[in-house]
Amino acid sequence: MEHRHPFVPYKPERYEPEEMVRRGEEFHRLVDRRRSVRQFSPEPVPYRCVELAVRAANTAPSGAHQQPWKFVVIGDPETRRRVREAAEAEERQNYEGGRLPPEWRAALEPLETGSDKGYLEVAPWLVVCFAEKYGLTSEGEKVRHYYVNESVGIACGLFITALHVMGLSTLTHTPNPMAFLGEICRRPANERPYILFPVGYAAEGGEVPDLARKPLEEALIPMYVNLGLS
Ligand code: IYR
Repeated sequence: MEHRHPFVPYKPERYEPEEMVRRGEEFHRLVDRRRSVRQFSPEPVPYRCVELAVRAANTAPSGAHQQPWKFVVIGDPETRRRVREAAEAEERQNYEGGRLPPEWRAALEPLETGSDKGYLEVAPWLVVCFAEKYGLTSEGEKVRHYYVNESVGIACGLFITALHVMGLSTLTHTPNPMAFLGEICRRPANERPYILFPVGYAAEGGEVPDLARKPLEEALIPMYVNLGLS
């Protein structure tokens, strides 16, 4: 093969079992404190922090290493206002215009969401993640991308985790439909808006729904695993 990647040695850290568990527990405690936030403080957040979260996202594994993500960072109040207005216009059709199917509406009821998306103007940054449905060569030829959803989803998971590590909050917001984000961000046709993230400090005194994590017995099915119980 002509275009083979060169291979290089890779030696990840190794720890004693107790240390592995200690680190795993510590990481779980950290991520378990993350919550989706809809009430933000208007306090400014250094751009460097957003950049670092995107750097973390940019380490995600991806189909054929095509890295099919793009993160557009919006900071100016005028563009944030346009995003808010466009998102609210769509959501009004969902919530007040009867566009949300009853089943979906029922699933959302406990979260008390609605068409007011004021937080999109309060949070100092809006980060729009785009998924590259296909790539383009310098000659404009389409290049097939593989596992785009999985790859971009993993990148976004790293993004929200990196923000949380820095003490910042976000919301995985998916105003529906979100084609308006491609227009406002002036992205080409091969990029599909994937998630809109307001980023900032959680508002002081803000609240989140009192949700529980799915019990481990439901999330984890150890199949033929010797748990050492008998
Ligand atoms: N996009 C709408 C509705 C919505 C959908 C889901 I799934 C949520 O978890 C929360 C909201 C909105 O932003 O209100």
